[in-house]
Amino acid sequence: MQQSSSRRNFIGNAAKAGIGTAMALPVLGSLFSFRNQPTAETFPSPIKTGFDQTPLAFANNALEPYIDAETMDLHYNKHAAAYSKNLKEAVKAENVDPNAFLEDILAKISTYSVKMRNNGGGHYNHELFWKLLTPTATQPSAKLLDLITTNFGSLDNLKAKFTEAAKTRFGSGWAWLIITSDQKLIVTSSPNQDNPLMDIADVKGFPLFALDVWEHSYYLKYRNRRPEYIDNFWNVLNWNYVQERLDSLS
Ligand code: MN3
Repeated sequence: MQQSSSRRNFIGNAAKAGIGTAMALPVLGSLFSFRNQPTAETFPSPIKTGFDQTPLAFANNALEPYIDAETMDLHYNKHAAAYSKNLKEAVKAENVDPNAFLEDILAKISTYSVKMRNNGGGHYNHELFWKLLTPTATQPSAKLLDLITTNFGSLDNLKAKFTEAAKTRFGSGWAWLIITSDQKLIVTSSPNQDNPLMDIADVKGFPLFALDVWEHSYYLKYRNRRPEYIDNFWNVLNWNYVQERLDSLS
C-alpha cells in the first residue's frame, strides 16, 4: 500500500516536473545562442560593468535589520571602493582601454595579473551584489519560478542548495546562482574574489544572483553566525533584478 502510494507520488511529481519543463522550454530556447563562440566564454548580456563604483540605490540603513548601516558603510565605502581603485591601477598598468567592459576582461582573466584578477573580480562581484539588494520585499516572477522549479524542483530546494554552498565555502568567497551556456541553472561558490565569468573558474556561467560570504560582509552584526546572515539574505534579495538579468540574455 505504502509502496504504491509513493509510486503514485513519484509519478505525480514527475508529471508536474514535465509540465514545468514544457512551460519553461520556450523561455530557455530563446535565451541565447552560442554559435561562433569565442575562445573565452562570454555571455551576450547588455548589462555591462565599468571600473567606477555605481552609487547605491538605497541609504546605508535601508536594509536594517538584515544588513546594518555600519556594515553597509564600511563595505561600500572602504572594501568595495578599494577594489575599484586597485582595478583602475591595474587597468592603467596593463594598458587596458579605460572604457573597456569588465566582463570582457574577466572572460580572459588568465592573461592578466593577479592584481587584475583579485580587484576585477572584487569590483564586479560588489557592483552586482549592491544591485541585488533591496529594502522592498520582492518575489520571483512566474517565469523565474518555472525555471527554478524545472532546475531544482522548488524554490525551497534552490534556497537550501544555495544556503549550503554559502555556508560551506571555506574562508572568504561568494555563493552563486548562475545560468550556464547550456542553459542550466546551477548553484556554485568561488574562493576569494573569483567569479563564474572568469576563464579560470571551475564552474562557468552568467551570474543571476550572488552572496558575499567574506567576514567583512556580516561580522560586525552577525559575528561568527554566517548561517543567520545567509538566512536573512532572502529578505533583501531583489528578485526583480534577478529577472532583469535573466531577461537581458534573451
Ligand atoms: Mn565584500
